[in-house]
Amino acid sequence: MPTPTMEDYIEQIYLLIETKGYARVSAIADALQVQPSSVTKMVQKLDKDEYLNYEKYQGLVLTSKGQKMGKRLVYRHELLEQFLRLIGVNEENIYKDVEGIEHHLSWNSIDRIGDLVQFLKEDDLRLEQLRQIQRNEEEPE
Ligand SMILES: [Mn+2]
Repeated sequence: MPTPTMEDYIEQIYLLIETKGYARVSAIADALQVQPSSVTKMVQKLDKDEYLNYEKYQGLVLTSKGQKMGKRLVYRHELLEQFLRLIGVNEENIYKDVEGIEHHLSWNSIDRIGDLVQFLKEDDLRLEQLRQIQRNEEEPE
């Protein structure tokens, strides 16, 4: 199993390749706000663990194992963002909160949250009822 840090790298590399077609060490460093030397080190570890193939000066490509993992990690991040947004979490908290929790949930919990997101989206009345509870809980003026 990849560590949380490895997950962050695989997630970002997958996103960069998806949006730009490639993932340079400098772009990964920018995205994760770390030093390029740390990226090089981690990329070598991910290469050793067969998540990607890295050739100095030639860039890197995800293996099928890395692609599969990247796809799951991006799905997980997007699902959790969607979940927090649906339950009414303030927009300014969403990204940071997802970054805080995403590595610490089992895939079992992720799947059940996926069910709940589906449940809430299937019928507008369900979301409306949730909003009603939230309005009732608000402090009176
Ligand atoms: Mn993330």
